[in-house]
Amino acid sequence: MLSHIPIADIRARKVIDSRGNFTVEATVDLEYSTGICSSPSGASTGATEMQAFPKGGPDESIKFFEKNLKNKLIGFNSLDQQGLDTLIRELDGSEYLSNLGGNMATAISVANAKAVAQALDIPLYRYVGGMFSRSLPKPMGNVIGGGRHSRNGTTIQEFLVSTQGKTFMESAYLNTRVHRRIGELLSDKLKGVSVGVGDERAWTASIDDLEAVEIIKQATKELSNEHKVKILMGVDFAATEFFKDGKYHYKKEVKSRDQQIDFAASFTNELGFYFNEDPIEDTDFEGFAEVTKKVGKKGVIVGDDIYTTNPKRLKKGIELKSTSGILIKVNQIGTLSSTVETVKLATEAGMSRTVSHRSGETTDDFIAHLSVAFGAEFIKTGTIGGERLAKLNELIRIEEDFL
Ligand code: 2PG
Ligand code: MG
Repeated sequence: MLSHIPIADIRARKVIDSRGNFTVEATVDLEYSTGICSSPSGASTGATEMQAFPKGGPDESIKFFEKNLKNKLIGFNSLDQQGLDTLIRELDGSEYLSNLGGNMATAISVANAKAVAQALDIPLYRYVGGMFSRSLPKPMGNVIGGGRHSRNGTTIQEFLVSTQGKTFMESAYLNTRVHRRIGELLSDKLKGVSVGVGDERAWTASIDDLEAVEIIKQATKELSNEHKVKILMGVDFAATEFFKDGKYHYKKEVKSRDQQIDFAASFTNELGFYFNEDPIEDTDFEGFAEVTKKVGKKGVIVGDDIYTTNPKRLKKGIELKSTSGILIKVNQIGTLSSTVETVKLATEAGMSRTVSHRSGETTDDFIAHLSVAFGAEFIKTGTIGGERLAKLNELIRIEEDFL
């Protein structure tokens, strides 16, 4: 029986991400297979997520790996993913992986799983998800953006769409049509004033949030009628980013906590946004719960910065009924095993799961596989752009296994 495949070698290197910053990549060699993984980076990072890099950045991360991990990981049984992930944490020795960096931990952890999947001759989604992984997520793509992902954009970080097509390919393709139509509508509205694109290739322009709502409503309505398909709308407030001195600061007004709770709930209840992420700053679990209660079954309230894919924080959110959904990002928590622990908790609690990209991405497609393995309702990974399409196109390939 196959129960031991030792790690033959691990190499770490710097690569460049979609924002033009360095990130890290790891290669794990087994006897007859290889896994490579590069980690993305966020701009709106949650206060409780793992530190992506040690103080000295990616170079320091690689140095720490060479000195303290490499020789101890070589020879380790690659089939023992949990043991490997525990060892990575132990060798780092800090709570937030601030010596090795969460990005290097993620790269090694996922590269190992990829190498094993290849050795077993099965796709990564099947290795991680098992024999019952049979459902594909729907793509949730950013079409108008602001916040930390652009300059002079909306206060709300992301306005998203998710076409509910018959196939993944149809949904992903129609999301790009909505994105294109929104570009046209924005150009018409701004008459010559330039429209840009943000970090995730969403349009960005100096309009306010409610103007963005009107444009996205019009574009989804048009495309939905034309193609006779349902198109859901979503938002990621990333509310912590504009929360200062106890208040929420929009371009033209400042909202109190209660006003923000009502405003956020109205996005789903009155404006029809099904997906509603981080509507409240990330320490206010009770505030989240109020929004979740007001929205009920009309939409899904998704926790990103509030949980940072951390099982401890999620437990608190489940107890307080803070959200009905969770965003999953491996490098927030650092290893595949911890991610799976969080996903299990969320699944048992009946929460909707969304596997997500980061604003600074690489062309790695591992989140496409994880979205299938975790039975996610959505994969949030943009609509266009090479680093986003790497994931969407991989799901188009995975879909062939299920048709
Ligand atoms: C988010 C993500 C991805 P970042 O807030 O959901 O869209 O952004 O990677 O900057 O944290
Ligand atoms: Mg978010």
